Amino acid sequence: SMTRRRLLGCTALTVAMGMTGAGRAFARAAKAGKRKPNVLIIYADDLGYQDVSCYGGTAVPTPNIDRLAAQGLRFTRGHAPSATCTPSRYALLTGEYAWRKEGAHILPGDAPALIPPGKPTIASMLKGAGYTTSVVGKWHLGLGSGDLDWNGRIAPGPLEIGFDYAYYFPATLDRVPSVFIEQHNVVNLDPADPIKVSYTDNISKDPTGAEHPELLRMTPNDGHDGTIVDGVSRIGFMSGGHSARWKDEDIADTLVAKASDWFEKVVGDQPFFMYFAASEIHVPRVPAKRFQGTTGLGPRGDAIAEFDWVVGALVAKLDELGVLDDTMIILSSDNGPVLNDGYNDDAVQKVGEHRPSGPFRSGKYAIYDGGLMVPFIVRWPDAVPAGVESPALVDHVDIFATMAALTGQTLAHDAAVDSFDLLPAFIGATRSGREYVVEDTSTNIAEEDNLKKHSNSIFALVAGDWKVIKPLGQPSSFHGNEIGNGPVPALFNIANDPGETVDLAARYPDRTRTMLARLDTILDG
Ligand code: NG6
Ligand code: CA
Repeated sequence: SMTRRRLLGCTALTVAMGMTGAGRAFARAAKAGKRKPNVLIIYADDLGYQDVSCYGGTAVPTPNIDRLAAQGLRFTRGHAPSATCTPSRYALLTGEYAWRKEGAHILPGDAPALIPPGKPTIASMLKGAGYTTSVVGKWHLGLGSGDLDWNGRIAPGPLEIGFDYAYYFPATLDRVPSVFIEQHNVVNLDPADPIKVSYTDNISKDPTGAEHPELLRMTPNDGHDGTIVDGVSRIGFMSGGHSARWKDEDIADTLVAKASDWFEKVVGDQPFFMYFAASEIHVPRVPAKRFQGTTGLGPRGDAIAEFDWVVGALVAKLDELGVLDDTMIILSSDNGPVLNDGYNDDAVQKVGEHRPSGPFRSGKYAIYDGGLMVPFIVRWPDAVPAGVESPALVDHVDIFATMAALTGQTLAHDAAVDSFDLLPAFIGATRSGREYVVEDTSTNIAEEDNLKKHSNSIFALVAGDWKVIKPLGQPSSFHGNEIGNGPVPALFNIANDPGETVDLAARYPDRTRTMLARLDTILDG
């Protein structure tokens, strides 16, 4: 087809033009390649494409993130695998799109482990390449094998799928249990005050947001009125574990400290891999005191400022340990932005001219590109030239195969099936990436009323300049974001119309049909 020919022509041209650049980059990599680089993935939560200044944002300065981009490469077509958290993280870690996996949608805090022990992950693959591995921050991929006892050994979890060290919170900031787990155990748990968790019944004597709004520091909406922890009511109910409950204002400092301690411990002969899953900028947005009121956008903007500080602190630690330039840092976000996501925290009122998803339509939960196009930065001065802006089409699902290529690992035929080795794009040696991406939303969450009617996720296929959205139900929105579903297919020319404003499906029925058929083939494959 036209699209394909044009894409290939363009690829050949950029490869030819980029040859010397590629040669130089590989020479740099080879020279530096006496040892494998450390790998640090910094994964933000709900950070939008234009929430950061190096992607055009002007409302909140993000100097530390901007510096990473200035010293490395910035993808302009970087995709989160899904428009929500759990599926994106599943795809990032396994190299397999989450729609292949039953139940890979936003999980409650008491869900069993989604990634079974034995399934290859980036962590287990890099472990096989001689890396020491860790995860610090948000998990949200389930724990245990059903009916988990939070007071005992919590497994399976990260340690059973390739991580040597884990310091994490189980689900989301707005879900119970609001505690940290280190290795296999809840941190600071008093055995005399055991933890119980329920997402159906109030099993706790602690006050809830529904019954005691006077105890809250911010009012909830759309649920979020269960057990109160640290002045914020959460989704779900928990009893016990009072000494283990987090203080929202301390979370960034705690995670940075844990990551720094681990870096100190492991820096040495073996390379390391850390998946740093930041807490920002997901709700409830309660950044440390020193960030509160610093941006004029309310807590959402202040959380962006906090995230930027976190990035700077991690970078500074690596620098102090003398390993910054030996580390490939990849920074991105699990899904697009949302203003009101369950608490009345002024995000809507104070957004002003700020456009969190930049040129793209809608945000989190949506099949429109605002839900899926995110900041995506790679810094590794040994091989990645500074200040590169790359239009290559890339997806977090590709990080797995790309890291395998970086470390000389061969993948088993059933490992990371959706992941492409895009190392040449990651080091700026080519400006072309994948030929297509499958987008999905995984917003099929039974307890969420306005989505109940959708038994399936919304899907789209992006290939070349074009994007088709598969029909699903009646147009609806979630937490203020239109999610992009509808009874008939939609077709957009995203090269001319990145904001997906003009539906061309009726004008180009053949292209629409062909792309939908291709999408179905991929989904069935
Ligand atoms: C939704 C929550 C939302 C947020 C989201 C998870 C409701 C009505 N909404 O179910 O507040 O917690 O899940 O966000 O409960 S994510 O970034 O982890 O996917
Ligand atoms: Ca998220």
